[in-house]
Amino acid sequence: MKQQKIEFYKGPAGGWGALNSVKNALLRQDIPLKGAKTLLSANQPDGFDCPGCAWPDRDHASTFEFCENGVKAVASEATARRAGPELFERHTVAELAEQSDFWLEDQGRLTHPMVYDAASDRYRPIAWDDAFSLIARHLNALPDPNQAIFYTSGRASNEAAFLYQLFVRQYGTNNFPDCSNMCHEPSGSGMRPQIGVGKGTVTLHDFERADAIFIFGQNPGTNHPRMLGELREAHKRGARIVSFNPLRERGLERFADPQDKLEMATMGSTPISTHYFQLRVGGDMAAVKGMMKHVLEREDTIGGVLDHVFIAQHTTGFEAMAQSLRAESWTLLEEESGLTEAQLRAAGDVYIGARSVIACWGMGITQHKHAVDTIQAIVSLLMMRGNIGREGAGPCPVRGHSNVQGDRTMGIWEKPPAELLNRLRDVFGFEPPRAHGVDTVEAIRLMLDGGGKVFFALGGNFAAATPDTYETWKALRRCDLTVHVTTKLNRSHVVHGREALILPCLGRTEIDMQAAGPQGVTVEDSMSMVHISMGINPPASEHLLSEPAIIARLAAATLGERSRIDWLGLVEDYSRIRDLIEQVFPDFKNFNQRVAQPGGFRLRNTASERVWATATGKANFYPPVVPLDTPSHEARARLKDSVVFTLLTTRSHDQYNTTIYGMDDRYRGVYGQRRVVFIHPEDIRQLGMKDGDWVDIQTVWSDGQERRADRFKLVAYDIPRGNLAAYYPETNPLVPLSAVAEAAGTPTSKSIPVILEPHVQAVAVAEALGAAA
Ligand SMILES: Nc1nc2c(c(=O)[nH]1)N[C@H]1C(S)=C(S)[C@@H](COP(=O)(O)OP(=O)(O)OC[C@H]3O[C@@H](n4cnc5c(=O)[nH]c(N)nc54)[C@H](O)[C@@H]3O)O[C@H]1N2
Ligand SMILES: Nc1nc2c(c(=O)[nH]1)N[C@H]1C(S)=C(S)[C@@H](COP(=O)(O)OP(=O)(O)OC[C@H]3O[C@@H](n4cnc5c(=O)[nH]c(N)nc54)[C@H](O)[C@@H]3O)O[C@H]1N2
Ligand SMILES: [Mo]
Repeated sequence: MKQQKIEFYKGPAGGWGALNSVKNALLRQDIPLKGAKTLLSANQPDGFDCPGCAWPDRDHASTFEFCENGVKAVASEATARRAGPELFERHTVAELAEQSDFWLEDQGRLTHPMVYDAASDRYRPIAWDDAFSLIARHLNALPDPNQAIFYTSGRASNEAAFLYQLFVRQYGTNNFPDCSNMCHEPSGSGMRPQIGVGKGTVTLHDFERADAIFIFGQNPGTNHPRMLGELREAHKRGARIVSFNPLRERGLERFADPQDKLEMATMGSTPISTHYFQLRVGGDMAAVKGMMKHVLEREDTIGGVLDHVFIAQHTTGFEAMAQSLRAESWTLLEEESGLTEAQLRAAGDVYIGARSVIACWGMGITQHKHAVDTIQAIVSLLMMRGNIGREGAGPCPVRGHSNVQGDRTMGIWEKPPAELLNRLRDVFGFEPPRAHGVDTVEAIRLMLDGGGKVFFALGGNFAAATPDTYETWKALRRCDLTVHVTTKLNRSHVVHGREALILPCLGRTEIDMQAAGPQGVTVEDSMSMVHISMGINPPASEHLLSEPAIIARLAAATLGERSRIDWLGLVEDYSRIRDLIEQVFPDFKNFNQRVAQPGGFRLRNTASERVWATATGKANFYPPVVPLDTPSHEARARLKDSVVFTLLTTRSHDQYNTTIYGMDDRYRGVYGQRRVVFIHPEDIRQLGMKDGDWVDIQTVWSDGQERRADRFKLVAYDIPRGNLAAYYPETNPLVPLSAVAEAAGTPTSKSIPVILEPHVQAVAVAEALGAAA
């Protein structure tokens, strides 16, 4: 086993550490270094879209952009390892379930469709046709199509997503929970009523022109490494970069570009943030309101600060918002944000001093009870100086999965707009269901209540990514049938329904051969750029099908004569699917021609043209309300005698969501382990413990149910007092199903009220380990 250690990381993000880590990632997956050809094809015009993240590529047409975590994502798919039928012959499902998430994925790519055999508690190979008939039989036996649930993870291509929603709606339900429900849902829910679009308005062109970039609750050094390239350039030309984060994330501090020969040779690096505000977890609304208050006060004293023309022509609600800002006390803002009035005013001054401002945000904003309000406050802050719909300015929610934004565009949405359903009816001649379906948390409840019978997942790892882990497992186990279209073995396959299928599919990196030849698929990045992705590697196994082929064959098997759509014909040539997409979505006019251009094309974004598709026909200011009713506030009021912490759950540098690549978190100085909890040294002292002690974490919730995650090592860390940080998915058992963002339903994975207790059993273990070290 690799040595466990905690060692403060002094270097920049990127640099030689990143190159070294890439070499190790390739070795781990048994990819010969000549396999690096695969890596050089990521994000190239004739290559595949990197399955890493949704950050757009600079000039999709030219240079290769080095990205450590992109390499890890590609290597994990292009691995030489195989999880074939022998693996399932060797192990019962009960045995597989004993293994860690890391071990399961580490078995490699799945090679054959498999069906669960209860008698032997094993997965056995099954023919594709038999698998489709089995699913069709289940689906057609349900008295109500709303008893079936169709999950999507954000890697599915536009073509796969479009066919999927079409099939499922013709089958008869809008039950489309997706990973977005756990991710940027509040960004859409906040921005749609406010500015008329649920997506960011900026492009990379704007990043080149912004005078200030505000980054709230996002860790690009790990999760969007290519964004560091933009930030570095921005810093070099003198733009201000202002980070709000309870943790001092290395990638927000310094970066060495592995493609910069000088920087690499001299061990040099570029600073990233010019200002770093280490606010309290959940303190963003107070911080943003403080900046807004300062902006307004400056307008009152020196004048010329607000964009009066923009406010008058384009907005509503300014006066009500201004009143709320004037009435707010600095004491409350300081208390709730954890920042001083002077800091908030300084941040406000950076905002005022910049002609054009971009505001980015990630999971540190969306996974809170008041996420929607906070996002609206960030957008209101931008609107005060007209920082939207002009060059160098605008909101920029930074999406996660590489096509999560495209999947929503294609209609993977449990609350479809009537307009979409009308188009489906007109184009395909069937009446789609109108009732809203279930989101991710509602889907778990539906299964728990026995109302969800068939669970089908297009990618992802539902059993590990979702909150309240053991409740979710109970829910999945109550199903008659669970089906996973997937590339690798994961937790969701071993926590299964009475009957279960694993359907292995092609990954992005692989050649997708259909009747008309090799096919490309399309994806939409975080900045609404749509482009094509072509695999270049031979498939991991000859038995794999593409996602579109799986959906088409399932649709044909399930709907039979009921559907007039030529499902099998569509997947012979994916340009036929794109022709249908164009018929349903006017923004995709001439889809096939436009996407054939190198770099693809940008979808229309009305807010970026200052056209407001809102109920008022304007962009709306809302009065920001600093939340005092979060579960942490309530828990602290209730448990006066214990120390209640607010726990945030986050990603390490060596993971992709539930896929664990390795046990290190280099930039946070953690090696060889994941069960750690970051805590302020004073808080450790107050608990009467010491750095390195083992603790159990327990959620403070009012439903009487015990939620705990045991045996985590305390790591003294630069984090505000009263806050804790630990990795997901290990901490998901702590997130109650009922802890969701208002008006978005997103699990509040960044703010869970918890208490810590010494882990009694582990004391002995810790001492033994200590003695050994
Ligand atoms: N390598 C890699 N890349 C990825 C992923 C991955 O797992 N690995 N996941 C992909 C996906 S699906 C997504 S959604 C994105 C996620 O990318 P991010 O949005 O960066 O997600 P996290 O790492 O969960 O947390 C983000 C940051 O929020 C901070 N934070 C926590 N609570 C608060 C708060 O209350 N306020 C503020 N201001 N900050 C807070 C944390 O300290 C952390 O730095 O990345 C995508 N890219
Ligand atoms: N506590 C806590 N919970 C969280 C979060 C958090 O920050 N904290 N973050 C949330 C967020 S932002 C998200 S997006 C979700 C992620 O939730 P999901 O999207 O469901 O999870 P992933 O871990 O990304 O899914 C990984 C699996 O996808 C499969 N896969 C990989 N590539 C492909 C492919 O090309 N096709 C198919 N069909 N399958 C493929 C592999 O089998 C792999 O095991 O988790 C959420 N859960
Ligand atoms: Mo995400």
